[in-house]
Amino acid sequence: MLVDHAEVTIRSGKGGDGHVSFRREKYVAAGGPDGGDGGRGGDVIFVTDTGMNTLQDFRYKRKFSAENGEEGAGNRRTGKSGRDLILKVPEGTVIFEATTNKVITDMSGDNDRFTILKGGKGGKGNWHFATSTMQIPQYAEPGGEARTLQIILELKCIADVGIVGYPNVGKSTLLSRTTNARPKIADYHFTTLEPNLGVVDLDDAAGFIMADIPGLIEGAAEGVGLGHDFLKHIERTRVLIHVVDCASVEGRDPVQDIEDIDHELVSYNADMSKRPQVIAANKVDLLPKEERESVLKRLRDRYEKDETKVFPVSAATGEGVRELLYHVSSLLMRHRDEGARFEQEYFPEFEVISKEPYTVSYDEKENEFVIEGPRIEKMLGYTNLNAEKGFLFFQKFLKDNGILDELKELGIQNGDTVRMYGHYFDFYD
Ligand SMILES: Nc1nc2c(ncn2[C@@H]2O[C@H](COP(=O)(O)OP(=O)(O)OP(=O)(O)O)[C@@H](O)[C@H]2O)c(=O)[nH]1
Ligand SMILES: [Mg+2]
Repeated sequence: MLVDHAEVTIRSGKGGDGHVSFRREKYVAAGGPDGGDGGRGGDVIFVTDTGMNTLQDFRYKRKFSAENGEEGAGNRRTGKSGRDLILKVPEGTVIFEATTNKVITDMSGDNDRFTILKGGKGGKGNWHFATSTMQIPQYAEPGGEARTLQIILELKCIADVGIVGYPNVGKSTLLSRTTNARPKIADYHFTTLEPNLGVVDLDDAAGFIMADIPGLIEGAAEGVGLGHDFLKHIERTRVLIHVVDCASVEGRDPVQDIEDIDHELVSYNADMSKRPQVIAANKVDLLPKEERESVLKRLRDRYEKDETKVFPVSAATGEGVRELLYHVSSLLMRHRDEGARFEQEYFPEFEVISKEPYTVSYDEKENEFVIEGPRIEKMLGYTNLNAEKGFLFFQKFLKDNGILDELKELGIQNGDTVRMYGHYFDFYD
């Protein structure tokens, strides 16, 4: 069985506590404070491992913890840091926060290492707290908290091209004809039970990775048939090849088939309708010339527009397949930067920040609106306001946290100045 889904709990290490102790030396009556700092807690880090292709490792073990930092010791000795926990996943794994289902990270492309939870900081030992008035500090800082997160791992193939269509139309035959993959092929429905991946090599054009998934049927998006569990594997593809049986071996109408399957794709993920699609009118070897022309004409009249093209092919004999592949390769070049990545929507670090307090007020003397407090200060530490992306991100943060609304309640007008920790900006709604 292909294990492509797992739900697990991860926990970072707690920071070690700072230590309280005092120097003891011969002939020195009362030594100064010398309690060392706690060690930092371990991080939880995901890395991709090209040797893996399932999430099997997460099937039985469900809880993963990094090590805690150790407490500091006398003589200003720092406690040992907790070891980071490194979890290996196959490339193409997307990690979601379990309750919101928001994307935390997509382990693909150059994102081959991602720190998902930071360990707690080590607490400062008591020697840091000695001042002229407080020479015997009995206090040391506790270590930073460990953090726990419930996550879902989902493996989404990294194929460039996805092959979709009803059962038995010849999807696997096409994959085996064009790639190094050797999927099972047979004359019955649901021969393919798990996605197959293959590499297309072209002499004088860019090659690509192609995935064949189990056949789709009506209701697939709602979980009917087998296809639903595998739609995720074609979500990140940039081009879809829609295979139809234009010889209607099973009595269905290929023109209607395309509409039905497209409907399923869009119900599953609306973005799928934006994928460029190529129609492979398969099994033409079974049709006499006139019938062939008439089916092709109907398909073309209905679907050929913009980038969508219909290719008469026979996956069995290889006829027409070359033209199809070169067209797909050129589409891929044109859509190089699309569809391959899932953007981060959930930021574990910000979840902590968003529990911190803040205040919004009006400074009459300066005629400025002031936002301050740890939430704002820490957020500024994470954001580069000089970059456009950072600035937009910060704006969204202000909005999502209700801070913009609070400014408005205080009567802010367009053009008024907002101040936060030395940053000034003009308010525009
Ligand atoms: N004559 C002819 N038969 C074909 C062609 N392509 C596929 N077939 C036959 O159609 C049947 C189904 O082919 P598969 O490739 O297994 O179809 P599939 O779409 O992968 O089917 P599922 O995995 O069940 O969804 C097999 O018997 C193939 O030999 C073709 O171009 N011409
Ligand atoms: Mg198949």
